[in-house]
Amino acid sequence: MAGQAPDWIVRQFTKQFEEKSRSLGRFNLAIFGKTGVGKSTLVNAIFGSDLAETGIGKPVTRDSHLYLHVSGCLGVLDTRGLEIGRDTGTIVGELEEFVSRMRRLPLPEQLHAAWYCVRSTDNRFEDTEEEFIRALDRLGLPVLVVLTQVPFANGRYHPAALELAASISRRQLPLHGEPIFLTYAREDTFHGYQPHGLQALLDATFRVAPEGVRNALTAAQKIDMGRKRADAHKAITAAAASAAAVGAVPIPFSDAAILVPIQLAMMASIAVIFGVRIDRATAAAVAATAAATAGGRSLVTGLIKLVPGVGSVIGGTIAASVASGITLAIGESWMAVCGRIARGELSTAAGTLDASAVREAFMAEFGKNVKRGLSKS
Ligand SMILES: Nc1nc2c(ncn2[C@@H]2O[C@H](COP(=O)(O)OP(=O)(O)OP(=O)(O)O)[C@@H](O)[C@H]2O)c(=O)[nH]1
Ligand SMILES: [Mg+2]
Repeated sequence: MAGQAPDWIVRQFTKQFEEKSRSLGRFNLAIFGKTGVGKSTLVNAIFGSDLAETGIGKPVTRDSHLYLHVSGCLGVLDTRGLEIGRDTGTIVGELEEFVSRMRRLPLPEQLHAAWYCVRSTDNRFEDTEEEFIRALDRLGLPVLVVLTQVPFANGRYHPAALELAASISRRQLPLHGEPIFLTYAREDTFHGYQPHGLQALLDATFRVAPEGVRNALTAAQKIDMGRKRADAHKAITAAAASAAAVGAVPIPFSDAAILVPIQLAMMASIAVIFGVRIDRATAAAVAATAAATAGGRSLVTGLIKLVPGVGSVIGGTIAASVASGITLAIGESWMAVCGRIARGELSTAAGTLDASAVREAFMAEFGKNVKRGLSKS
């Protein structure tokens, strides 16, 4: 029964997923710093490895040295073949052109923040770097300065890194009141260094990014599950309310036809927020779970209608609470599954999502959540 889903459910989920992805827009980050300081490693640590794997991105215009990598709701702009210091003028000139062109475009096409990266072990920060940061600020880009590869051991930062951060701070750069961020992006087993400082950098990026792209940033990043859960909860609460409204109407309706689309839209939102890639097999698995739970819903209301008196007196109210309770349970269950997918679980050996594992995990969660969902509502 959970194995197959009607085709319309699969199609509708896929369509909803595409719509939700589109409406989320895109968060665009510009990342600068000298060659090899750890820009790509940092981006991968916070946003996942997709961007590095999908290669080089596209130059923003022909002959431009600015490259934009786009993956879902994230865009990353960086430079190729130019060095800050030697080519500061050229980079700023190209950026200026790019920024003025995109100002006329909708928000998801614009640049929203910049990270300027300095490798802590280089122990220096040059005047040309300061000039470059001031130029970014004049272009209207909020800049955060990030020290990369900062050793942190026994509860202490490397003193040389602290000194470098202090010397940069003394330059009074326009940094929106934000500190210099000390980070380490990827574990080093030889020295025993662990990643650190990534959450603080992400939080600051949320603070300086325009309100209108924060949902896209939440979906794009992969280190802060709390933010994802908070956004997913909003989608769940809204869907549960819509389901209750549907359930409260005391006219005959088909559960599958009216409630399932609400639940599919909710599931699509959650998948987008958690950055789950939806191919046909996954869509089919999701649709199968939705179809199965829709069956469960009819069953519950069917049972209620059998209780003498209850159905006729407060049947509408009960239907409303059942509809919202089931929707809550679906939302919570799917969110838990998406969290696991985001952590890299539920994949096949080939790295693609294991559709039957996804379905099983969902049904197990749903079994736990449905009673709670019904008693809560
Ligand atoms: N262990 C560890 N290695 C790092 C870290 N950051 C950078 N590296 C290493 O430093 C080297 C350069 O890092 P990248 O992220 O490629 O530097 P980049 O700034 O993107 O370099 P370009 O794109 O060439 O300008 C790589 O070998 C990384 O593995 C880190 O936080 N931890
Ligand atoms: Mg790189």
